[in-house]
Amino acid sequence: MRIEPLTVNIGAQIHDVDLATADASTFIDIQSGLWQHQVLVFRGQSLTRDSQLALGRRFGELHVHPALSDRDEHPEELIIKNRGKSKTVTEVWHSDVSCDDRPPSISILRAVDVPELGGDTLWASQYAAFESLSEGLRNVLRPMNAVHINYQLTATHPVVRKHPETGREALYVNAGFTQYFENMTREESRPLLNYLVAAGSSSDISMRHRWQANDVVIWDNRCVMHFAVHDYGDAARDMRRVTVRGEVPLGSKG
Ligand SMILES: O=C(O)CCC(=O)C(=O)O
Repeated sequence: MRIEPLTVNIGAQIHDVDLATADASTFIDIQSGLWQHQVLVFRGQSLTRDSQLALGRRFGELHVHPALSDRDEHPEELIIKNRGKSKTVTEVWHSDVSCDDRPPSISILRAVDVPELGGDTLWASQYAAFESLSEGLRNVLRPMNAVHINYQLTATHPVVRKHPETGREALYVNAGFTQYFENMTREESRPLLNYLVAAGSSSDISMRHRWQANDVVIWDNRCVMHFAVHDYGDAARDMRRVTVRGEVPLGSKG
């Protein structure tokens, strides 16, 4: 397995790995690559629905998206198809289902059908975002919590999250789910939230992936946000996502 870093702060492309058949020691290398680079890109894979679910289970118990929990078959697979720009919910900087008490740790996204033009996805490092802030603001944020709401779920999480594998601190607020800071009003929260999401999506801490069919990207929601660009009109785009159930987020004191 060869790891080709994509930027200084985030992302690596992995070469010479078949995700459907990777052995135990390769899987350990994949995990440590993920902890280091936060987002891993695998081109030309042969994953099917079942082998993608099986890959997810190697990371841990699967998470079921709250909008799918009543689906009889394969509720752990989220199908993301182009239903038009006005209906897209992923063209916003977010960390998957952060409104859950135990939000997904790892997401695995497989491209089945991609538009000829556009449809890229962006990811931004929330380690680098936190490190870019002044020491004064980092100290203000460390004891704070924020409230995340969607899909009839509400969860309160630390604003600064300590990663259980790396021990690094990451900013953990996003534009998709975070509504306000605990013990503050929405109006009071909005300017600081906007500032943090802007700092957390700065282009110098981001990477962008141009999809081809059979690409697989694995990312760690505990330290990245992502954004799916809808710039492909009505063209077909069919993506399949499997997520792994995470832990209750730890604050920076751990
Ligand atoms: O469709 C994509 O590229 C990303 C989808 C997404 O944002 C998500 O799965 O949360």
